[in-house]
Formats: sequence, structure tokens, C-alpha cells
Amino acid sequence: APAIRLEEYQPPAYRIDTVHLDVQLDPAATTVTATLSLARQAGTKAGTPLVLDGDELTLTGLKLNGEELGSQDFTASADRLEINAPPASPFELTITTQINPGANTKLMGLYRSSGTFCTQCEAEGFRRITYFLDRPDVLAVYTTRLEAPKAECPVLLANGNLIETGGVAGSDRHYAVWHDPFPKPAYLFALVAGDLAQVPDRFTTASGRDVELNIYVEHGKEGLCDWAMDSLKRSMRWDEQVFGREYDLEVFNIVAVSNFNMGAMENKGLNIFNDKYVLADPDTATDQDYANIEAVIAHEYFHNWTGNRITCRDWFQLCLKEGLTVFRDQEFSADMRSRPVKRIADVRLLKSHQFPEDAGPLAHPVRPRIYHEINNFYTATVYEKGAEVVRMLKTLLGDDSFRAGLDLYFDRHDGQATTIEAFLACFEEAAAIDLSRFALWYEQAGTPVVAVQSEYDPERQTFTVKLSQEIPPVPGQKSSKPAVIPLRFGLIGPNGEDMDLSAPEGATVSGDVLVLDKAHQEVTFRDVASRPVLSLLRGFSAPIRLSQELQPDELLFLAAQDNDPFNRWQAVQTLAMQDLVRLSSLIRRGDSGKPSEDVIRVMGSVLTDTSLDAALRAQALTLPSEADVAQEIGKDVDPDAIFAARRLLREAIALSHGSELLPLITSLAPAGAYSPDAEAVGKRALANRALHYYAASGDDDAARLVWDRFVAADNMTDRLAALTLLVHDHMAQEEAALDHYRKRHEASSLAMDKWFMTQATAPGDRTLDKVRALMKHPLYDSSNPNRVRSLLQSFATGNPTQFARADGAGFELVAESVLAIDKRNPQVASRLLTSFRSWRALDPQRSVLAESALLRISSCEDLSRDSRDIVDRTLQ
Ligand code: HT7
Ligand code: ZN
Repeated sequence: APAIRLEEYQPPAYRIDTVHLDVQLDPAATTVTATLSLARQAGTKAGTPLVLDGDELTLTGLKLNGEELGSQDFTASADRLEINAPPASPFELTITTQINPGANTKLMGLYRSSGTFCTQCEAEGFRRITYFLDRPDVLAVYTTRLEAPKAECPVLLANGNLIETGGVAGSDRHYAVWHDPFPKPAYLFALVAGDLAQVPDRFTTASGRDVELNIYVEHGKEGLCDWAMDSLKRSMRWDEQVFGREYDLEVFNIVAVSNFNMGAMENKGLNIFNDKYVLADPDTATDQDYANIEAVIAHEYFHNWTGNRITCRDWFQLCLKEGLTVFRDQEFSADMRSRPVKRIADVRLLKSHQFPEDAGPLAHPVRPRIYHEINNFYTATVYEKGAEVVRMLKTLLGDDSFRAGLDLYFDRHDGQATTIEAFLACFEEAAAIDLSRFALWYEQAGTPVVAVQSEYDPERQTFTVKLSQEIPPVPGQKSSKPAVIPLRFGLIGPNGEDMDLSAPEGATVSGDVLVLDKAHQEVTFRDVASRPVLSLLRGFSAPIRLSQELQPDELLFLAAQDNDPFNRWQAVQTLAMQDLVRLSSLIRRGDSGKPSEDVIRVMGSVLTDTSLDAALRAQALTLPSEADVAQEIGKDVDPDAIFAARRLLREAIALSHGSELLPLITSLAPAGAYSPDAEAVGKRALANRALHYYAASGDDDAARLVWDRFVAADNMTDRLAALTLLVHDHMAQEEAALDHYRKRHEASSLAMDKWFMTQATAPGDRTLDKVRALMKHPLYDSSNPNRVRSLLQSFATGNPTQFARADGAGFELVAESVLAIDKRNPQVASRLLTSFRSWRALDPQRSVLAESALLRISSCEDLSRDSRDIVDRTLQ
């Protein structure tokens, strides 16, 4: 496939002002009649051919201004319709296509999920429904008429407001007409038709407009929607209060489906969700599920302004809507719960997903300049790093100027498809600031490494900080320029208090933010009465790697004293990470390492420090993951050594603090009925973290306690935590627990996803055979993306020792699976394939085996464009 390049962007030659769709739904032969009103754009020569996109379409009718078009006047194929010489003045095109939703296994365009007709049009799915200018800068007003048998499809939904319904005389069919007054690109089109249960509610906007809210789910699941509905109403209120954004249609519908390629989709007025991000009750959803539902519901809702009212000019600008909307959903969750705990969770996600992407062959800028397949750019870089860039903008500008810039953006660009340049220009104007250097964050791939050295001069009472920055080499990016990096900081005095500082020399400092914008910079603070400890990158104020040589006593001091909770957590993590790297390397050499007393002691103080929030303590007690340690080591990685190092440290912590653990496990149960509020979540997290250590002793008492908690749990969070220990620590009751769980949850597909995932992520060399056996389990369904992800994606990304087995069998299993899935669903296959992205960092034996699995995929001639793109880039 040819590369698409940002620099080659051309505005469309034609405009489409209105779209009337008539959709006659049928599982195998749906007929779509699209009536488009088109006009030449200023600057387009009369007679310029009109070229419409298609994908696997069958054209069955074509009229221009009501007249059948002769075959000499157009050319049509499954993926293209060209009108040779359209009229010079505005005209109407009526296109009829026939499609087969039942055979649509790619889950793009119109497809069926458990019998329900539904659509997914982002990024390029609308062209699988009808021929169209399927690009985000073509905005039209849509009217959609749906017709289907009433008994099979009592519910007929599309974007916008419902304007008409009725029966079709002389038939068992009925129809509904929906009109969306807001011009939108085709990727935001949606329809749903099926036999679904409706969970209704209402919302009154700040200006007093009444909005009908509905969540549609499979019958029998109505009772699982309360949390999603509550999250929706809180999101709507929050967007009014924090960003001044009100909802704009008469109705907001959400539909939950069980077959969906991603998390959810923000179609105007008709959000379609993977049911994983809607359905919850305490018995089947964990605290993490509740938090995810809240965040995804908010994210899709917030897109109504950042994505729908203001959309992207082209797909290179994807971060314009995604980075900004992730930032908004992160802020919402932070306001709903504990801000520091949310920040830690977000940074953990960024470091575990985005940093490895930025350090490997799939690295790309937040705004890429070239793509072969846009579906492969819904990445952690575009989403999560994109959100970090918006966060840095807020840090640099301050709250008021940031809000003023956003207000200007909403005012100026409402109803438009726009660019990152236009977005930044609003902040430049509102804050009277030049952001041309800051814009590099959108242009340069790779994670900057900031090296820090500091020196205290007791005679002159000066404290000097030397900073330098560099972006390590990235494929296709030979050199880089210094970025503008806001570093939130404090100098902590011996009493644990932040020192009062006078403006230093050598850098722009405003408040507690120091801006590093050169390759090398030296900053000197004067009148510093005693040697401070530098707490840098507070709140993780920039997406960088910090290389700061802090002494163990300084880290211990920060872990105990820093008044920035994020950096307190970071100090504990850094101590643990240093020890895990040291232990891994000892184990690799065949030595038996001994964990550091400092780390064990610091973990002990976290366990017992009741002045700290329980959720924060749980986060601090969570050791860096195997993947985090692998990333830190960076090359010649031996996953077995890392696994052994973590195990050793966990056991040492358990052994030293056995007596502190039991009371935490037994005394922290939140009182009363299950609630997903921050305090109760924190208590469960801490109790289960304590249980994780307690179980490490491996003795019978511990095993009994884990089993008892598993059986007695009255919520999924505690049940799954215990199940994971039973299975991952291979306790005697491992199989009994899996059976017990299966019998209890067999009817809940979302709960069974966790059953598959727990087994796929179990360490030990029996897991591979187990995964192969589970692929033949009656409940395994290779056509359901959630099930595939719960078994295979979890294995490939959540089980480093087994995916990267030294005999290559893990790579082979994933390669085989990618090839099989690719034939049905390229998006799911190419996502799975990205699990190879860090293959070059593995030790030579493993990397050779990973490469041969990748070559095997690459040698397949009929690979989808999605998987071809990923395999080529991964091997480059
Ligand atoms: N904007 C949505 C992206 C999305 C998507 C992209 C490609 C293929 C399938 C998809 N489903 C949803 C999700 C979001 O960011 O809100
Ligand atoms: Zn989004």
C-alpha cells in the first residue's frame, strides 16, 4: 500500500453538504441508498472527476440529479467509485450499495454483534457502507432512515435526534428516521438495530435543557448499567463545571456490544461501547473495571466537544482529539477520586505502554508524518503521550491562561476540522507566548533523557543543578532538537520542608516549575542555608526519563519526607528498581543475590504508615513489573532472571514484615455494601497487596488464608486477587479454584475473560500448553476480540517469561495466532503482533527466535495491510 504523507495533504475537491441514508437492514443483504448533495469547492476546476472511497462494496444503483448514470460516465470497483465529469454546479448523487453485515468479520463498517446490527466507522469504516469522501475534513448533515423487521429489531438508532417512526404498510417491518443537525465527518456516523433492553434516565443541562439518556444492552443485563449511567451524568456535569461545555442534542444514547475492536466509539449522540466498559456489578467487575468504565464513559462523552464539534482535518491530527480527550478524562477521574493516586496510575500506564513504544521500532511522533495503515496509529504515543503534551501546556501556561486558550479554541473552531497548529495558536494568543519550540513535542519521537547533577557549596551557600537533555536514536529520526521541558521541583531542607527559594540564575523558573529548554543548562540557587535534597519532576511534570544520581540515603529521605506524594511513590519505586536490576544481574551470573535492607525497610514503613492514604500505600508496595525492569535494563534482557529477582525481593519483604501483614489483610475490609468509592477501593487494594506478600511465604497457613478469602469474597476485586495468587503461585488449590470460579461465572462472558487471562499470565513452563488447550475450550471464541485479548494478548504482553521462552515456543504460538486471526480481523491481529516490539532488547538466543517468528509472519503473502505494516516496521 502506498504511504500517506502529511506534507501531501490536499483539501477535498468536492463538498458534501447533506447525506440522506436509507438503510434496509438484512443480515446477509442490507441495501444502503445514500443521497448526497455535492458541490465543487472553490478552486476545483469544473469537470474534475469525483473520486469516492469504497471498501468491499457492491454497487447496485447510481443516479445523478435523479437520472440513472450511463456506464460510460463512471467507473466502479469494490474500493472506488469515480464520476468522470460531474456537473459544474451543485448536484445530487444517489448511490445504492449492497453489503453483507453477517459476513463482516473485520468489525469495521456495518456488522453484527450477537445478532445486533451495529457500526464502527472510525477511522475508515464508512466506506464499507457506501461510497463516500471518507476523510475527516468532509463534514455533512446526516439524516438516516432505518428499516427492519419489527420483531427482530424493535430498537432502531442512529445519530442525532429521532424525528419519525412508523410501521411499513403491508409488512412486518418498521422504520425510524434520525436527524443530526451538527455537520460531522463520516467516521462519526453510527447506526444500531436489534432487540435490546433500554435503561433510561434524564439530565438537565446547566442552561436548563432536558436531555434523554439511554443505555441499551442485551436483555437481562439492565441491572449492570447503574455505574455507567452514574458516570455519564457526572461526566456531563463536570464538563459544564470545569470546561464550560454543555451537551447539545435532545438525546444521548449508549449501546453496549460484546464484539468490538477497541474500547468504545464517540459517534455523535450514539456512543457504541465494548460492553466491558459499560457492564458492572460487584460480583463480576473489579475496582479497576469500575474505574475504567468511569474513565471510558467520560472519555467518549468528552469527545462531543473535543473530537465531534471540533474534529481533525486529517488523520495525522489524531492526537488533536485523542490527546486532549485523554487529558480531559484523566482530569475528570482525578477529580472524582484521589488525584495523586490517579496520577501514579496514569504514569505507570505511560511508562509501561508508551515508553517501550517510543524506545522500539514502532516509535513515532505524537503527530506522525507518514502512515500506511491509520488503524495502527491508535497508539499509546498518540493517546497517552498526546495527553502528557496537553498537561505540559497547562503546566507551562498556568491554569487561567490554559483555560483561556481552550475557550478560544472552542469558540474559534467550533464546527471545523482543524490542526495541531490551529490548536496551539489559540494558546499562543491567549497567553501571549511563543509555542513554536514547544510544538516539537508533536514532531519528535523518542523519550528525552534528562541527566541531572547537583552541587552544594556550603561557603557560598549556593546550590547548582546541571541539566542536560537528549533523545536517544529513533528509527527514521537521525537527530533531534532540545525540547521544552517543564520540571516541577522542590528543594527539601533537612527538616523535610520545602525551602523558600529566590529566583535562580540560568533558567526560567515560575513558581515551582523550572523550564529546561536547552541541551545543557546550569541553574544556581542562592542563599541556600544547608544542603537540600532535590525533588525533581514532581507529579511527573513531563514525559521524560530522569537520570538523577541520588544516593540511597537521599532516596530514603524522599520516600519518607517529600511533600509531593508522586515523588514519594517514585522514590520507593526507584529504590526497588535499583535493587531489582542489581539482583537480576547477579542471578543472571548464577550468584545468589540478597535483597537490599534499605528496600525492605522502606517497604516496612509504607506498610505501617497509617498517615498515608491506603491506595497510595498499595501503589508504593507494588514492585516495578517484570516489563518495567526489562525496560530499565534495556538490552540483553533475560526475563527469567528478572522474574527470579522480583520473587526474591517479594519473599524477603514478606519474611521481614510477616507480622505487619496479617492485620492489614484482616482489618481493612470496608464496612457495608460494596462501593467503588476511592476510600473503599484503597482499602481493598492495600489488603490484597498485603495478601500478595503474605502468600509469598508459601506456608500452609498462607495458602489457607488465600483460599478462604477466595471462597468468602463478596466482590470480584477480592475474589480475583485471591484467584490470581492461587494460580500464579501454583498453590495446591490452583485447579480447584479455577473450577470453582468457572462454575460460578460461566454465564458472564466478562467474568470468564478474567478466567482466561489469569491462566494466560501464570508464570511457569506449563502455561504454554495450557494456553493451547484453552484455545480449544468450548468457551474460547476466536471471533470475539475480548476473548482473544484475554487469552492471547494477555499471554503475549502479560507473561514475559513464557512469551519469551528460551525455546521460542511462546513466540511461535503468538505468530501462529496472528496469522490465523489476521484472516478474520486484521485490527485484532496487528495489535497482537505489536507484542513483539521489544524483541531486539532480548538476549541473543531469544531475539534470534523472536526474529524467526516475525520472519515467518512476514513471509505470508496475503497478510492484511494492518499486519504487514506492523511486521515490516518491527523488523526494520
Ligand atoms: N475514537 C475511538 C477510536 C476507535 C477505533 C479506531 C479504529 C478502529 C476501531 C475503533 N473503535 C474506536 C475511540 C476513542 O478514542 O474514543
Ligand atoms: Zn478517544
